[in-house]
Parts: sequence; C-alpha cells; structure tokens
Amino acid sequence: MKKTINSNFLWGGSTSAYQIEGGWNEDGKEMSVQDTKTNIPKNTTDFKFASDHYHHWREGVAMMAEMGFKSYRFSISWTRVWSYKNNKANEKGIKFYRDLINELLKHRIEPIVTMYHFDLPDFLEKKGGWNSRETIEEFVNYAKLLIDNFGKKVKYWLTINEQNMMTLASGAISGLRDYTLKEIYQQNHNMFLAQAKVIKLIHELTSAKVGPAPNISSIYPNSSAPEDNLAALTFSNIRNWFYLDIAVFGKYNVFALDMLNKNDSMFDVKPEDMKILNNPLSKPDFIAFNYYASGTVKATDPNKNYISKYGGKLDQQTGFGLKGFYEQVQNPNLKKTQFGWEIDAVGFKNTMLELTSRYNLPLLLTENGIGGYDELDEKNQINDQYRIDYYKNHLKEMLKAIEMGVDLIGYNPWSAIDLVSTHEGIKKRYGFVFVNRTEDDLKDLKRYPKKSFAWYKKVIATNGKDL
Ligand code: BGP
Repeated sequence: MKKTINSNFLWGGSTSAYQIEGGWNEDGKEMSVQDTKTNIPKNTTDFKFASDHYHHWREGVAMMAEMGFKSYRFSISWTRVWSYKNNKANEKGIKFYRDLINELLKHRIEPIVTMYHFDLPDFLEKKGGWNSRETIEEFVNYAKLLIDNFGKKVKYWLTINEQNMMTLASGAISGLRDYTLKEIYQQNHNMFLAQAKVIKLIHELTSAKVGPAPNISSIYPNSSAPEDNLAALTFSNIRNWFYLDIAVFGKYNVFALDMLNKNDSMFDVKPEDMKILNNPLSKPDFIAFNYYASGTVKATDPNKNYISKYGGKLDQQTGFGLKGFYEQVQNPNLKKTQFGWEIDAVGFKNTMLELTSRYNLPLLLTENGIGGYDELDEKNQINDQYRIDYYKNHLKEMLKAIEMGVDLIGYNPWSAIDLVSTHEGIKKRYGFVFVNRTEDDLKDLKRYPKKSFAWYKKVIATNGKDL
C-alpha cells in the first residue's frame, strides 16, 4: 500500500523565544547573550522588542488555531524562567510558559518545546560559557526546572537548536568573542555532554519523547572530480553527521576528528565522557532537523584563505570554507531567495532520505521556510506567493520522501509568525502572519494574515492533499 501522511501528523509552525518574544527585561527576565550582543548589523533591529509576542501570545495562538495547527514548536527563554541574581526560579516567567502551553492544549495544539535556542544566559557566558563544564550542570538543572514545571504536559522536547550552526557559524548567530577553533569545539563537546545528560533525564523522569535539532542539508560535490567528492563528503560529515553520530551512536565522526587534529585543535575528552555519550538512556527518540537549502562544495585552492569561523558573509547556509578541506560554491542549477539562500526542494527530500538511511529514526521537521521582504498593500494584504511556491515545492518532495519510507512525524516550518532574523533584522520575514513594525519603528505591531496563511490552512485541512 502507498505510504502517505498519517492522520496524526504534526502540522504546525516554529519560532524561538528571543526572536519573537520581546519583553527582554520584563517581569524579572535577565540578560541572555542575545540581549548583550554588540555586533548587531547596521540598520537592523536588536531583539529587545522583537514581535512583542510576550504581550500578543494569546492572539498568536488564536491565529495558529485558525490555521489548524496541530503543533507549535517554540523555545523557552532560560533567562526568563531562572534568575541567576536570586538563584531561584522566576515564577512570572514560568507562568508565561505555563499559560502558553495551556492555551495551546486548549486549542489541541501539541507543544514542541526547544530548551535552548541560541540564548545562553549572559551570566553563564561571563563565567566561561560552554567552555566551562559548569555550564553542563547548569543546563541539566535548567532542564530539571522545565521538566518539573511543564513535564506533565509536554510530549515532545528538543534539547539544543542547531548546535552545528552555533559551532560553524557562531558569528552570525551569537556574536560572542572570537574563540579559537579548539575552544569552539570544546564548547561543542560540552554541549554534546549536556544534551546526553538531559535526554537521559527526560527518559528517566517523563514519558515524553526527545531529540536534538540540528540544521541538516544534503551536500553536493561541484563536479564529478574525486577531489570535489571528497570535499563534499568531508563537509557533509563535519556539518551534519558529526552531530547526529554522537547523539544516535555515541561515536565521534572520523572526518571531524581528522579536521580538528590537522588544525591542531582537538578538544579535551575526559575518560568518563564517552560513557555519558554512550548511555542507552541518552539516545534520542527522533531526529528533529531544520532544512533551508542544500550546499555545494569543491576542493580548496591551496593559495586562498578561507573564512572558517567568522566573517562578513558566513551564515547558516552560505560562505563555508576550510583550507585543505572544502569550499562552498554556488550551485548553478538552483535559484536563490531574496536574501541569497539557494532554493532546493529536491534537496529537502534528499536530506530526509540520507537521514533515514543513516539513522533509521523518526524525523520531525522543525524549520523550513523562506525569508523575504513582505509589505502591506493598499488593501492591507500581503501577497507572498513566492512563499507559497517555496512551500508547495518542498511539500511535494516531502510527500515523495514519505512514500519512499521516510518516517516523518511532523512539519513545523519557520516561522509561524514574523519574527526577527538571527542577523538580518525584521525585514527578512518568514511568517504566515505579518507583524506591523520595521527595523526602527514599532508602529502598532498589529497582526495580519498573509496570503500564505489561507493557503497553509487549506493544506493542513486536507492533510497535505490540496497543495
Ligand atoms: C535557523 C535558526 C533560526 C532562524 C532561521 C532563519 O538557522 O534556527 O533561529 O532564524 O535559521 O535564519 P535567519 O534568521 O538567519 O534568516
């Protein structure tokens, strides 16, 4: 029988706390690294007010319900629920998320909760951040707090959003000081340990399911030259599989270790670490993944310098290069978004097939989408046909992947509602719902459904039959 979407498929949308909430210093919320960030690009808003979801969340959930959402993937702000100043939970912050979760459940929307999405408490960063093993214990304590407060109602947890992008493109995301390659990969190792401990904790204390949420993309070689193929294999392993091999198999990926050794940057591993990473209770129940675009690479030019960590054009999808290993190039077969990311719907299917053949676990799509300029027209409408086209093509490929045997349990595109991009401001919009503000003018923050809102509503109502 032809495999198709289950009736309990989690159709929804996705956001993250610092990019949507605002209320950056309200009701006892303390500073995260996103609040203290100093490299906000010119003419781009910071995250203080964002979409002011902190004051519009009920309306936001109502609009999600109107679209027929079965799930909503959002993150909890660590600094809203825990006070390092008072060394105790911040009840007002807890109440915000309790109310949000209750409201979602009232509308039969399943909360999919990310514990940590790029917003480490600044207090911890100042004490060494993820380079310090203390942060691992702090993350475990924070996870306990979340389980104590929300564990009875949340059935799907995500540990860390895009740990791979925090490692590979941290300049675009966190704006932290210029760490050395070894320090960056030490942070990465410590995050792996934190994740393993928290997955175990969730398994011990709840019946919920939990998974990591990396950004995963198929990687193509620029030509059939064996050297280009090796570059593609290397990049794919360093970008993608490194993160999932450790989470699923408890094993460090050889390509990643080789790259670190050759750069004299191998991180320190304590004897007990591998036991923690290999604990059977630390294995994920599913793989959540974010997909925006594929990537294409070629072998590197020995005479050229590469941006390996930070720099102008490096972000989550573009500009990757590492001398002696790979250089990302443009794929002439693909069109680009208004913000320069390649559009590859077939790559979405390829990515799911690669994930399934490597790990054979259920998959949960937690981000996919297109950033573009949207404006209200004279009738106060937004015609984002380009977004509908993007989703339509991706969903067609998703259906083919499911038919081929991919066990995909949900599709939660980015983003449910307009929010602030990681480094390109509010002008780079992703939502089904328009939020009326600009980079420097908060206007009335009124919400307007875009054309894609009605389209997505129909897709959900027909369980993906009517695209
Ligand atoms: C992912 C992040 C999100 C998000 C999205 C779009 O990497 O998990 O937080 O913002 O990409 O990226 P951007 O905001 O840079 O356009």
